[in-house]
Amino acid sequence: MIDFQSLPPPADDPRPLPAPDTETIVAISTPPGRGGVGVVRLSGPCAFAIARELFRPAGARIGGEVQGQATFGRFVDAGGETIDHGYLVLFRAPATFTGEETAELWAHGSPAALRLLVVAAVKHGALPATPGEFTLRAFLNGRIDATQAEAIRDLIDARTAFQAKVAHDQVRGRISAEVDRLKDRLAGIIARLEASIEFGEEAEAVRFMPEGGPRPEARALKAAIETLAGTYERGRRVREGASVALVGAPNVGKSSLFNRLLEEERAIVTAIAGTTRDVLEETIDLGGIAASLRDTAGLCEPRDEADAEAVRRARGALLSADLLLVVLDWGRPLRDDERDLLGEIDDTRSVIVLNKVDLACRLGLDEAMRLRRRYGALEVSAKSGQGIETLRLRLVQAVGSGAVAEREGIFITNVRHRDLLLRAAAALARAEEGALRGVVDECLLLDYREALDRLGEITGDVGIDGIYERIFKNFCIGK
Ligand SMILES: Nc1nc2c(ncn2[C@@H]2O[C@H](COP(=O)(O)OP(=O)(O)O)[C@@H](O)[C@H]2O)c(=O)[nH]1
Ligand SMILES: [Mg+2]
Repeated sequence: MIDFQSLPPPADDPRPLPAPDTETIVAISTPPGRGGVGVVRLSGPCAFAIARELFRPAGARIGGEVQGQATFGRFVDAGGETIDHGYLVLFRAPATFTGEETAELWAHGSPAALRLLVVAAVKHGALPATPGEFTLRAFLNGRIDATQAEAIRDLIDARTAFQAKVAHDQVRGRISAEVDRLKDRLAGIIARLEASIEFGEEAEAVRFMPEGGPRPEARALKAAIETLAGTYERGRRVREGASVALVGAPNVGKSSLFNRLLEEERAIVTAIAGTTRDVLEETIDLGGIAASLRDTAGLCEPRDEADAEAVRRARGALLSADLLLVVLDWGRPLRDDERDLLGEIDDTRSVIVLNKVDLACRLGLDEAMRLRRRYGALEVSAKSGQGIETLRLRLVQAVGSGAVAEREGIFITNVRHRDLLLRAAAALARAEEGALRGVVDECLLLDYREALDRLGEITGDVGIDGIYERIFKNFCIGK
């Protein structure tokens, strides 16, 4: 659980404190379905009052709950009927996730009982929350910035431990801190340029201007911004995962390898060519990157309509995948269409395996050697498991684009951040170009300010119009 109480409120935050007439919102905050525990969350000025209407403490006087501590009791509907029993926890503003008074009702995870609790809260004056509204309030109340709000969504959606770690780092403000450093450098350049415009070259601030004016610093800053934007490709894979398609001729063992890598008998395997027709898709964890592994039909001359569609889908998977796992058969010579396939593929995004090495080599040792040299082909056996761990490592390397070593480095995972960084860099490029053409400093300043605005938009301190559309509407209700 993230300790939001330890997040310091941003200093001199321009955003206003919640107005006392803000509505109090309510939602079920645990996932839909049955579970041991289910949580209903209330946030807003009347959260405590409404929660107390819904709660009868066991053995203690009403209103005797200690904030931040769980009090045991019964939950009742508007007519006083018991719905469930559990704990009431009160969190006093502003050190709460939303920055508002927050009450949590920890009941059993019965969808029916939790819905009754929400209905009862609404009867007492709460409004059902819209998706992401708790996080939106946290943002509006200055508890978190835009990157942190986005990272909360990523954390909730994370499918691998590494994805969760990266998202959590961002929730703790890792991207914001990096962007703030860039903003500070840019603000420094702007301040010195403004001083030199206003007071001339003798001004105090200008004396600290590096040799050659602000241009070299602006160039270095632009490079730093572009470098950060360039981490997106890898970040995107961490966040969204990568797709790996198994392709090859019929019967080479694609489905068997698919099952091996998944460690379950997911795909049907038979000795009959053309067993797989639909593209099967499952997620595997490749060094922290969630990879969707796709098993496809063998690429061959179709015998009927279903075959034709199967081959069409296999080709579609082949074209759209981030990485191809091309399977060849150690137990027979290469076919012509396999040679064609090898000629077609982009070997920077392909891993070639020679499957069935438990059998005698009929591929030809010379051919095997050539494939090893040319493509780094790996010898594996889906049947015995030989070579599978080496294959797994190769896949990890390939989807992480060899970046396993730089896992600790900072990288962005969000396309909104990348676009804003690129727009900031473009504004700096315009300034540089302008400077070369001898444009006056007053005009250069406009470009620098534009760059600063774009950086500010990343963390959400400027240009937050439409922020709900861009960031919060993809949340689930109760977050
Ligand atoms: N000996 C041996 N047979 C295998 C191996 N992998 C798959 N097979 C067999 O090859 C046949 C086709 O396998 P399958 O996975 O359905 O191939 P696909 O058509 O490429 O999906 C089946 O009879 C499998 O048991 C392997 O590594 N060694
Ligand atoms: Mg198959």
